[in-house]
Amino acid sequence: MTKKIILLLTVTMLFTACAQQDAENASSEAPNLPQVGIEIADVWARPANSGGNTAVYMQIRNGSAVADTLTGLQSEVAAMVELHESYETDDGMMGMRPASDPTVPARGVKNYRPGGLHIMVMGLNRDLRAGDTFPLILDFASHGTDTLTVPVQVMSGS
Ligand SMILES: [Cu+2]
Repeated sequence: MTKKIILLLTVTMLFTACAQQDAENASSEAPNLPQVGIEIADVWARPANSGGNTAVYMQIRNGSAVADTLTGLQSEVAAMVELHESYETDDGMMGMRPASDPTVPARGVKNYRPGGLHIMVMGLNRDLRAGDTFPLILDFASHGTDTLTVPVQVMSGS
């Protein structure tokens, strides 16, 4: 009797885990794409001190039938802005390095999220506190230039 209940619980937990996985995949595979061109959503950055670095997160949505490429990044609050990716080192630590692929797929999205791809804003010339905003300029090969107003927050609201 006890064994049966434990087995049932295990099956239920497995099923729940799979269902959550499916829901996450569905939301990243069927995003709200713009009719045409690039749209940027869910933008935020972590708080940081002057002289330090912060990471900006967002979802870049491409509604066009052709891929686009992020060709430039800059901000008046930073000395340098780079695409980065987080990765696990051989000894199990988390590291980060410049990301090699700046493309946004045709009729698809590129996610910049904690623990994965992010936009590294380095050499800050002022403090960024929760509730502040700062400008970030993104140049795309086809779409052209977007200037974002990035809100600083401790955790993503979405
Ligand atoms: Cu980084």
